[in-house]
Amino acid sequence: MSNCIFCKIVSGDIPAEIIHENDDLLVFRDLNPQAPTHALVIPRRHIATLNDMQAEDAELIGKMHLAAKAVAEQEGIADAGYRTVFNCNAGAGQTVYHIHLHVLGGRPMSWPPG
Ligand code: IU
Repeated sequence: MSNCIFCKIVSGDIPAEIIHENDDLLVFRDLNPQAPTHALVIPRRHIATLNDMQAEDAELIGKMHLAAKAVAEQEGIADAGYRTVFNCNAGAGQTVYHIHLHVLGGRPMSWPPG
């Protein structure tokens, strides 16, 4: 999608610190980190929100979580604990309408989130 900032990261038109990638997705460090490790797992294909995922995207959702796990291991936060979050739509705080799975870790996390 031409006006999507995350599509521009996928195409390489906007730089990002990519820490993991494969044919389906890439993972880059969040520009405004909320934890010592804060990365975003995004599909290469533009999908606006979690509400737009279809049954045929089930494998992609699984791969996004496997990428989160791989990044947690790479970052050394897998054993201590980390959080994965999809914000869906404005009420949940979604600001970029290309789905992304937040991976946060490296500090204690509280519950419930704000
Ligand atoms: P949200 O779930 O849509 O609120 O998360 C969007 C995230 O994307 C947020 O944490 C931003 O800091 C992050 N981000 C980024 O890393 N690079 C960008 O160019 C833009 C947003 I725009």
